Amino acid sequence: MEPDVSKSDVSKSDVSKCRVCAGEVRKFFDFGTQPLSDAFLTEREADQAFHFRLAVGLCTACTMVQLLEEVPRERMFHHDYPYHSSGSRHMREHFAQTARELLATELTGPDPFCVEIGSNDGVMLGVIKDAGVRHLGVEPSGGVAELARKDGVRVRTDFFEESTARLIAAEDGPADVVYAANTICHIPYLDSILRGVDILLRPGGVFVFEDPYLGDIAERNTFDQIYDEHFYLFTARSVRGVARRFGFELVDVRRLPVHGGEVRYTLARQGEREVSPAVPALIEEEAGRGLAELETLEKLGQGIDRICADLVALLEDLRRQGRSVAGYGATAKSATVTNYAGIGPELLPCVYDTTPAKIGRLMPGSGIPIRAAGEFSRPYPDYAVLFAWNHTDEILAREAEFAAQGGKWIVYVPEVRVL
Ligand code: JHZ
Ligand code: SAH
Ligand code: ZN
Repeated sequence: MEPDVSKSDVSKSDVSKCRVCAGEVRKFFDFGTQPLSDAFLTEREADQAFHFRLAVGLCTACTMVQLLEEVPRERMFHHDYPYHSSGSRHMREHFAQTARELLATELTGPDPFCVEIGSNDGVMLGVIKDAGVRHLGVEPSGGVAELARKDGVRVRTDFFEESTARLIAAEDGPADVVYAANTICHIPYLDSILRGVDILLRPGGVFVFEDPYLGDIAERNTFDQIYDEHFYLFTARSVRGVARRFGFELVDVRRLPVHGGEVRYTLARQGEREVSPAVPALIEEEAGRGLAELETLEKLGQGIDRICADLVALLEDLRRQGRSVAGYGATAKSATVTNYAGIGPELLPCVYDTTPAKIGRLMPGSGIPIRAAGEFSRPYPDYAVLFAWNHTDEILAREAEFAAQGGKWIVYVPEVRVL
């Protein structure tokens, strides 16, 4: 008989059970106790913060990289979920381009239907709607779903899973495309997702999704992509593995230059589409880089510790010199950096951000106050830590005056550097 292991014992362990194949997940890095990355509390709420143990491991059976502990979905995705996809011009352009491509290649039949999982504020579906194409977003976070509806996008406020797919299929009929960006890696229960997609897709339809790519994370040590919401860090090999378990095949992959490097995966039912040569090519490249080996992934840990130590040393040095420093971009990613490195208001007195739902609140865990980006110039700090490093071009252009007046940007991936 299996021993009855209580949850707290499991959470201290260095192994867990794979959410895909029930194999053994071996830990390769542990950030310890962390707050939720997108919980921007007010000063009065700060003592109610929810914490969990952030540790990441590799399944020794199916190679899926995943967190060892799962945060209940309703704690992360709820009415006040603060992330607005439309907050970046670069991302608006990316999703408009994505929509145009789907319209030109997959939504070409007589009355096509497109479903998006995690449609957020409608940044992608808005373009599908403007083309007059039938669509539905499935979005559990009520606030952002409401923003999309105001733009005329059809949204169901719900978590996508098998039962949701059944309801949509019954009400709207089969979908030509199920699309998701930065959402599938947030969902531990891929079994229910893939069964749902199977129920919903018309014969010959495709499931297209894009998420941060472990290959890019390992290459530039963008360790701050690891936080509560990013339950999985995918590779082409691990995605092909989970696809096959549910009767799908990975038929195409494309690397994308967004959020520090992602891959767009295209899944079709087995035997329905030809597999692009890009798929075996990427899987071979991953094997050459050892991305499914614990040893390779364990090496990232040294880089994480070095980056955090260097960043703290730089901030301490600047404080000694009497230089003013602020953060830029109250990203979900930055929660991992500030809390693991131990950076609080004494080293970084405030962070600037454009998001209304974050302004006036505190950075999770570290308690650093967030101010409106419009106040960045009043007066400019001497240095600014660019937490939204994935939007470097956009932010450096928007804040060109900061550098023009002698301000210096600090980045920390792949290493700590003053630009
Ligand atoms: P950004 C979130 O991650 C969470 P985050 C989530 N888990 C995920 O995967 C990605 O999004 C998709 C601000 N900003 O995009 C806005 C400025 O202030 O790096 C945002 O708060 N000025 C779903 O939070 C933050 O920076 C600007 O000019 O790590 C950027 O967040 C721009 C462009 C952004 O995602
Ligand atoms: N696609 C957008 C939004 C990413 S944020 C973009 O790329 O910018 C992730 C979104 O997924 C959030 O809006 C969250 O509410 C949603 N989400 C989380 N779990 C989900 C689930 N099970 N089904 C549908 N959406 C989900
Ligand atoms: Zn596994």
